[in-house]
Amino acid sequence: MEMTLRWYGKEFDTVKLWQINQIPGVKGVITTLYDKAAGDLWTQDEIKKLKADVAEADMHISGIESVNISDDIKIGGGKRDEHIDNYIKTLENLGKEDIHMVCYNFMPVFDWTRSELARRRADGATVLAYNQKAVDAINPEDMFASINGDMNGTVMPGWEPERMARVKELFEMYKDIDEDKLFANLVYFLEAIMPVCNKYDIKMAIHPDDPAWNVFGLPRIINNEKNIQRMMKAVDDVHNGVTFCSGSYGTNPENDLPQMIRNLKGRIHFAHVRNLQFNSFQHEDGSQVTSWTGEKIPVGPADFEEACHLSSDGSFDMYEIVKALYDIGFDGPIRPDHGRMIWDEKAMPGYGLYDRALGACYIQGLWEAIEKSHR
Ligand SMILES: [Mn+2]
Repeated sequence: MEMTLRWYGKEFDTVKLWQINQIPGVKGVITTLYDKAAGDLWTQDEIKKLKADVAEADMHISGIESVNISDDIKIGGGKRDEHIDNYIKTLENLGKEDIHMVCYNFMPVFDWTRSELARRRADGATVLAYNQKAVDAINPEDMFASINGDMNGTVMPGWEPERMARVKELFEMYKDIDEDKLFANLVYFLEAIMPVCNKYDIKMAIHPDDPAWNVFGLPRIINNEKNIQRMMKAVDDVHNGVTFCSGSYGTNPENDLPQMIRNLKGRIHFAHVRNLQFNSFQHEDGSQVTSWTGEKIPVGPADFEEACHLSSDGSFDMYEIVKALYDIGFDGPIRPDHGRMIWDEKAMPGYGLYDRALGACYIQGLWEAIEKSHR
């Protein structure tokens, strides 16, 4: 594995590359052209410039998160083929610049959903959190307004104000899109891009839906092992792979994360590693859920918050997650995922410097211990 950190680019990130460069073991960043709209073409010159920005700080680009997928591609709309054509040319330009991993997602309307961006924990740290009752009580058109005040003046991926101004229209666009249609559109997209991925050895890594169940009636297709296997079989090419995000698959406590990792051997091209703490959860019939770690979760509408990376701070066994990645010989980029907001930092929620740096060191510590215990 290669430890990396996500960085949104010079103009957008509160965290500077020189700071990332001082995190032990981190020399690679996962970045993007943050001001590109989904469907736009990325020119080779723009990618060169991004590379130069990163190289200036003695670092390199380990992958792109994300090249976003347009709504026309997701719904099979009128501009689908034009946007796919731009996507293919973008991949070609990335390949020419020696970039070989691209993360993307196929979620309708909202990239991810949280009901709070700054829930205060006992130690004063603030974290992103999800409460099903709060989500159910809100009109999706008001979702943005309800969390916008906690964004610390940043623009969060998937929650761009221009996009959120069109939420009503977006819901309208997706009204006839069920899981099967969305899946068929994903397959159409993947089949179209596989030739260029093969030519330039670009590994596509789909990010799971977050949370791992339908929200606001919108379909979810990348949320459990069965569905990922279905996607990989539909386009059976090593370049059609996944981002294993423990915090997203893990929103469903019955997703056995280490087992999923083992079953996805060879197709995990990127890993997001973080921990969650479940406060309550239940099956649809109201019965109790036992998580993959054996924890009996208190019964109630789903409520979880993003813990720090340490196993003891949340519901996941992080050692087992990292060990599974080690055991399958995972050699791609890995990054700590969302961090808590600590030490008075003001940054994009989930994407401050301090707690992600702690996470990067902790994950590397686990990895070193596992590696040495195998000698
Ligand atoms: Mn993730």
